Amino acid sequence: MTSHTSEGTTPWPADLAAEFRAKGYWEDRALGSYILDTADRLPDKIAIVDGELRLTYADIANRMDAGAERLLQLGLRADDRVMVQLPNGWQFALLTLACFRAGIIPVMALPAHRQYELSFLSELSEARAIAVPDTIKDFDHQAMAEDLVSTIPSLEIILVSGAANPMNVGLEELLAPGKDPKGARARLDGLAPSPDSPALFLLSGGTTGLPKLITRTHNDYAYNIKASSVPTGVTEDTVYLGTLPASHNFPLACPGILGILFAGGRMVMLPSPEPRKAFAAIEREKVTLSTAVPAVAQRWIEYQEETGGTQLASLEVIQVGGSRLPDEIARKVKPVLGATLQQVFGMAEGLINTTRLDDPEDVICTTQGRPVSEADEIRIVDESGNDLPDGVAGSILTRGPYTPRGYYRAPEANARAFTPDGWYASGDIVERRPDGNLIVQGRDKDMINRGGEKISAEEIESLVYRIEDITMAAAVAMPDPVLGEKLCLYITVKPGTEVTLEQIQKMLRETGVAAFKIPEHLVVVDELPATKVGKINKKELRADIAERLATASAHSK
Ligand code: OOB
Repeated sequence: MTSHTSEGTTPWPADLAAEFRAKGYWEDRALGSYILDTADRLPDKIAIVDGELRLTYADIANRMDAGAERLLQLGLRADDRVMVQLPNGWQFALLTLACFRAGIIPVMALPAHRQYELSFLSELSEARAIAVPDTIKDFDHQAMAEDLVSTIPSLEIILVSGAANPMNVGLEELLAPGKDPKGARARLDGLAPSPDSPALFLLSGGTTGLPKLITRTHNDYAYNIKASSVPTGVTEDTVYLGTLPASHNFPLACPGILGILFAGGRMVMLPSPEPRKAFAAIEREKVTLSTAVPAVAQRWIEYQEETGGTQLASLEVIQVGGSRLPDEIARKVKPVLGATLQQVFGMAEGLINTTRLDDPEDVICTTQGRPVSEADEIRIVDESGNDLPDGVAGSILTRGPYTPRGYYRAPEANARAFTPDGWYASGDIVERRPDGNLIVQGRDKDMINRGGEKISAEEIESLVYRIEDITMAAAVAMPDPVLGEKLCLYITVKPGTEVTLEQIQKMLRETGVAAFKIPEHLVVVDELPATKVGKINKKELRADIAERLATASAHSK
C-alpha cells in the first residue's frame, strides 16, 4: 500500500514534539478514542440532538465504529481523503468521527462551495470520496458530486445524506448502528491511526488564490479541543447549540462539537442561525452555550430586542468571533441576551484566543482575548520583523503545540506565511495590551472578511479576467453594516466596451464559484491608483468605496 500520510506536511521539530508530549499537551491518542471514553463513562446520556432524533453516547460510539468499518468495506483505506460537504446535522458529526476512527481524512469543505472550489480541493487532496446532502434550497448537491466524479480521476465514491441515487451510498445506512459494537471496537482499536498522522484537513481563509489545506494531526487537534474547552467552561452539563457551518474550526473544535462530545455534554445541531429557530431550540433544549459570528450576534440582539421573550433564559455563554466584533455590539450582549460574551479570535491554522468568563467588562467588550494555552507563543512585529512593545499595533506571529508549521503541499504559500523558524504570520494587525489581551486592529492580508467567511481578493481577481473586456481588476472590502465587509470590485475596461456587475456575477455563478465570494458592488474607473512600487493601491480603493457609500447614504437620507 502506498502511503502519503506525512507527505506534503511540515512536522514540528522533534525536540518540540518531545516537549509537547512531556508536558502532556500531546497525549498520543487518536481523536476517536476520546469519544469512546465518554461513551464508557456516560453511555445513556444524550450526546446529539438533531430535530426529533436524540442519540446517546452509546449510540454515537456504536454508529461511529459501524460507520468506520463500513467506510473500510467500501474500499476506502486509512489515509484516504473524503471531501465532506454536509450541512449541520448528525450525519456530519458521525461521518467525521467515523473517519477519525478509520484513519480516513475528512477535507472540511463548506456547504456554500460549488464545482469550482470542490474540484480544486478534490484534486489537491486526491480525495477518493465525497459526502454531500441530496439537495439544499433547490440546489442539487448530488448531481454536482456526480459531475465531479466524472471529471476528477481520484474521486470514486459518493456518500449522500437524504435521498441517495442507486449508484451512491446513503449516509443514514452507512452510519446506522452496528450489530457487534464490541467486536467493531476491538478491530478498530487494532487499526488506530498514528496520533501524529493527519486527522483532518481544514481550509485556510487564505489570501493567495484558491484555499489552502491545513493538516491537523490527531495530537494537535485533540489539544486544540481540550485547551479551548477550559476557558469556555465546558462540562457534561453543557448544552451547546451549533448553528454555524460545522466544518469551520470555530464551531467544530473551539470547543465546538468535538469539545462537547469529549466532555460528555449535549450537542444540538441546527443548520441555520436564523433567530426564530435558534431561539426555539435554545428554549426547548435548555441550551447553555452557543457560537456566533458578529453578524449573527447582532441579528440575535435585534430579534431579542423586538420580541422581548424569555426563550434565552438558560443561555449562559455566547462565543463571538470570526471577524471583529464592534465594541458597541459587544456591550449589548449581556444586557440584551442575558449571556456572558466570550470573544474568540482564532484561525483554522491553530492559535485560539478568548476572553475569560470572569474578565472585567472592559476586557470582554473591547478585546479579543488571550491565548487558550500557556504554550502558545505570540510576537507582535513591525514590517522588518522587529518586536514591538505592548500597546503598539503590528503583525502577529504565532507558534505552538496546535499551530501547524506549514500548509499541505504549498511550498510557495509556506515561504510567505511561515518564517524559517516556524512562526505563522496570520496577516492580522494586532495590539497586545500590558495585561496580555489582544485587540485586532486590522489586517495586512489581501482578504475580504464577509461576516466571518473569508474571500481571497486574488482568487476573485484572477477569475474576472475571464471576461475579456476587463483590463484590470481589484477586489477590496467595502464596509457593510450587517456583515462588516462585502466584496467590491474595481475594474478598468477596454476603450469603448462596457461590463456590468450582473455580467460578472453571472460568469462567476456559471464557473461554479461559491455565492458568498461573488462581488456585490462594481466600480468602473478609468485607471486604478498605484502605489510607489507600482502595485494597485488597495488602501486608496477601500477609502474610495467607503467614501462613495457614505455620500450615497447621506444623499438618500
Ligand atoms: C476563524 O478562523 P478562519 O480560519 O476562518 O479565519 C481566521 C481569520 C483571522 O486570521 C482573522 O483575520 C479573522 O479570521 N478573525 C478575527 C476574529 N476571529 C477571526 N478578526 C477579528 N476578530 C476576531 N474575533 O475565523 C476562527 C477559528 C477559530 C475560532 C474562531 C474563529
